[in-house]
Amino acid sequence: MADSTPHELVFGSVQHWCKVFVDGQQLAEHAGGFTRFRVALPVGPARPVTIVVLVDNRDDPVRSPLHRHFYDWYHYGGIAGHIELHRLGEAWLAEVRYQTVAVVPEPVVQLVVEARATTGPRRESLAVFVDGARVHDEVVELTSTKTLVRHLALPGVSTWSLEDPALHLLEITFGADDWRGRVGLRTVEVKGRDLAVNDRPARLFGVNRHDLHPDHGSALPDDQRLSDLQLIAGLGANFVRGAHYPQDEGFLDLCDEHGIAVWCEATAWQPGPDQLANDSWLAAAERNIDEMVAMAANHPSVLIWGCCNEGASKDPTCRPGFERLLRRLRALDASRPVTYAAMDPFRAPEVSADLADIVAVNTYPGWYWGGIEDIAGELDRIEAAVKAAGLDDRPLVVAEIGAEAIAGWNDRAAERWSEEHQAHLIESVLANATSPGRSIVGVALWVFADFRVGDRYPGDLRRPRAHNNKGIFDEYRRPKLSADAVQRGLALLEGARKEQP
Ligand code: ADA
Repeated sequence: MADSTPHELVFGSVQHWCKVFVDGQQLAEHAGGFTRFRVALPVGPARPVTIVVLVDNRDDPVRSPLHRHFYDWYHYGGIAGHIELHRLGEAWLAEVRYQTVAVVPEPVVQLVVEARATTGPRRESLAVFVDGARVHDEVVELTSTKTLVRHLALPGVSTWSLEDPALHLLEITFGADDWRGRVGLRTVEVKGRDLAVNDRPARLFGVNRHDLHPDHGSALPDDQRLSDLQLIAGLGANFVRGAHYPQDEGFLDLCDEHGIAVWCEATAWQPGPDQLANDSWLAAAERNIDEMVAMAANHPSVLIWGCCNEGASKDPTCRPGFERLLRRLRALDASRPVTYAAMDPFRAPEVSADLADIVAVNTYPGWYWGGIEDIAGELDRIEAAVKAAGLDDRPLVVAEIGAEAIAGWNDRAAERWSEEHQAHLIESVLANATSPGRSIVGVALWVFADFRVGDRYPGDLRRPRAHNNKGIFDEYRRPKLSADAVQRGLALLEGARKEQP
């Protein structure tokens, strides 16, 4: 610490529970990996200090309720993200959020700026620039904290879309502080059964992705994330579901740049009544949602908020839990649709599905049950059930579908576990999910790359090599046969889309 103005430490991601000490004094305790959190430092005279971070990734339902050992991924431990030291000064920008309100006849954004000061009352000038051009200025009077909400029309500034992801530099100066970030101007909205981006129906096809790698755990280097993004874009995909926790912010940056839509999901895996009807679990899930939205809301690629993967959505005792978490998402950001992915969808009444803006289903025909020939029937069944439940007034997304293939296991008879079987299954999924008359507006295949699972995953015998092997690529990102199948399937779709008037 160089002086006696306020400072803070910003942790990008600590897996999963930690305590932060400065000169032996505990300043924070935090639970939950994958999201950013801030720790205010005491002010004092300039002198060296010792910062110690105690980190633990052991399973502990009380201390670390969102990272359980039975989840279907391995909980690597450690400090996985950047750590920054911020000198805040006497007046600073604590938070900046923007939201596109309209794109026609000209882009309009709502800017929410939280300004803070240590000593007040004071007057500071605030100015806003887009691509270097001043678009707003004013003088702000504040004593400690002030939240400003401003609507700015930005005529002539190009919009962001999946096809043409134009980004612009937004800069805000406030006294001696400044903030800059890249922004994309786009709206996203549920319009009947469509998900509309800039008022035009979007079709999302892509993959689920875990932010994991055998050499790096969850501390992937930027190059690895770029390479993942290039592989995903190279498939022809335009959609990533971040399974089952918020993806790293650097990855969101890449999705912004490449026009890849993101379903950004809060951390959870198959929460049952012990979680969804439990106040302390729900409070931890809310904190995780708060941190996710704070980290990801300024990314135009994030089109959908998700939570509670495969929660007990048929159990009426869990409905208030779903309601509470979806309400929290909407309260923090009303500009994006919210959803959760349902397990064994509609095998029994989905008592919480009406709470979500999008009906999202995980289903594994041809893998956990039946054969490839059952895929069409399963999609028919889901569509019929959605209609019967009166939920066909909103979009339908297949949030997971796929099959295991052991990389390098080839078989002319295309038996289960072979790359051939997986490739045939995926071909069939893409053909069936997009056939004429279907109401499905998005498919996220399970999964981009193989990943390690924990040794307490209950389905050990279904996880040879201690990996979930449903990757289109293996854990080192070497393609399986299904990579070609996805690429071919998505190229056909793209061709058909271009032929449409
Ligand atoms: C579920 C779950 C995934 C993964 C998948 C599988 O649908 O949401 O995390 O476990 O099944 O591979 O079986």
